[in-house]
Amino acid sequence: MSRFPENFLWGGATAANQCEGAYREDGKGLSVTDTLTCGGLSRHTCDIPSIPEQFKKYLASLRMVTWTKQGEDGASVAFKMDTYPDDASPAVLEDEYYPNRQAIDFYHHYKEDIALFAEMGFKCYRMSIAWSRIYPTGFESEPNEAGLKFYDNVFDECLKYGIRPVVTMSHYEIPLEMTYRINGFASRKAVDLFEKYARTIFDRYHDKVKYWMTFNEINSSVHSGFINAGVFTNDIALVEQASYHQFLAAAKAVIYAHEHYPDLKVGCMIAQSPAYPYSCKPEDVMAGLIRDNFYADYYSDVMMRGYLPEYKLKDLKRKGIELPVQEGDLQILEEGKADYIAISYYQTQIAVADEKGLETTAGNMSRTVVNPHLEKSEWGWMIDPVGFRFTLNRLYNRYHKSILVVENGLGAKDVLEDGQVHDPYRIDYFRKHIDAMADAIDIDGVDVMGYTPWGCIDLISCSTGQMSKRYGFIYVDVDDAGSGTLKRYKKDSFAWYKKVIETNGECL
Ligand code: BGP
Repeated sequence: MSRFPENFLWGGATAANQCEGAYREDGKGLSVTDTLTCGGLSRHTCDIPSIPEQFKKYLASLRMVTWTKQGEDGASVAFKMDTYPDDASPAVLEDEYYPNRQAIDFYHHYKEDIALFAEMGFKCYRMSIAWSRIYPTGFESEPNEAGLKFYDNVFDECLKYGIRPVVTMSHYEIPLEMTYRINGFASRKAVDLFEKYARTIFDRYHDKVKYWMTFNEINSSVHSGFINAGVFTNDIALVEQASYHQFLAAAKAVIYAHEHYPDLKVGCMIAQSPAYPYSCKPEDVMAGLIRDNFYADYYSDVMMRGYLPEYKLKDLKRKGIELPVQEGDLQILEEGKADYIAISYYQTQIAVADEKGLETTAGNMSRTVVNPHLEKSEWGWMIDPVGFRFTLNRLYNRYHKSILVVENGLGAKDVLEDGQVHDPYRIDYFRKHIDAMADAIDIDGVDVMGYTPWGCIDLISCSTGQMSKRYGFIYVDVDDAGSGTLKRYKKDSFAWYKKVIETNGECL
């Protein structure tokens, strides 16, 4: 008998900015990610918070930037421009390649790609809508019909095969003009803009899409407020303000969906990398609790429990940061609690009271001390299937709500030879993680409703902009410089995952 529930949602996950390409087609506006070049090893620093160097370069090259303390809504905005960049010529750094602008050209290949997902037996497909296709700058009063039509086509194509679309509303795709004009979610105006966008897509797609998520990895602002919240700043107070506005925006979306379309489920989405204490020294254990509180649990506590937790309020007060709470806000947070929790899980981290002398390694946006008991990926991310079971338990114990795993996977260099890709390392990774998830469900009683491995088809890496960091069951022939035929090939893991789905996780 399978250890997975009967209607378990097996599938795969992508995001518009990392796969669609066609960045100026059918009226799409520029999004924050369209300004980023291929970053070699990293497009973000691990400083808290960080501004991508590439975006600074991009802005400098426009020679139109004037720095001010006031945005056009009078709020605490870091800068504004005299003139906005000419949309017709956004490629300002001629010698640079902007990988997200072409990506894998899903925009023109979606039928072929969804057919391959169907062949693997996907029950669902987690994808995102590019906000800047629907409202190209974020500020329009009417949506862009051509953008809306594109997603109608994609959803119809999924539904034709019985694949349920599971949709992230904002996955690192904030319209760039929101950064220019109001410094993204640092401004409260962004809450209204998001609410308008959310209403538009709920109204349009509520018959076709039942599972939604508001902001991808909302806790990633800690490291990368620019791609997550469109905030151009290294001022921690503004980043906190942006996260607070995102909470409100998400809660308002949930309230609208519940009022108008009660059959919809709207989740939050949090990056999970829980911290193990480096040792059993009480100081290390305490360091782990604190790290988890501030890197992840604060965000899920607000969105799942509906209030600002005490540990965070105390911390903000100590730092002299005041959140811009207005009358009625706390009620919105309380009423707009998420229906389920979606997570990405790639690794665990290490918390230690004194990091001195210890080796560190890269991670999903944040650096961590090396765990000597674990192996690392080629990009230095630690591989920890047991940590996956631990994470699922930890979250279920905290909220007792369904969990949807919308990201997990191994970024690796694959070799295409004679039309084939042999990727036993990927199969091994998934076998162990799916097994650990089965234990969480079957032994521990955790309610996991689905699993969508990240980058089920190769796509642009978020942290590096590389194509060579591949996650997929499907290989796409394009390299880091954007050259290649864009032809799709099934990797060995394709047949393996098909079997996993066919047997509802029994045959690993
Ligand atoms: C998550 C993001 C994804 C994805 C994934 C893998 O943080 O939500 O967009 O890219 O990480 O990371 P990377 O692409 O950097 O390897």
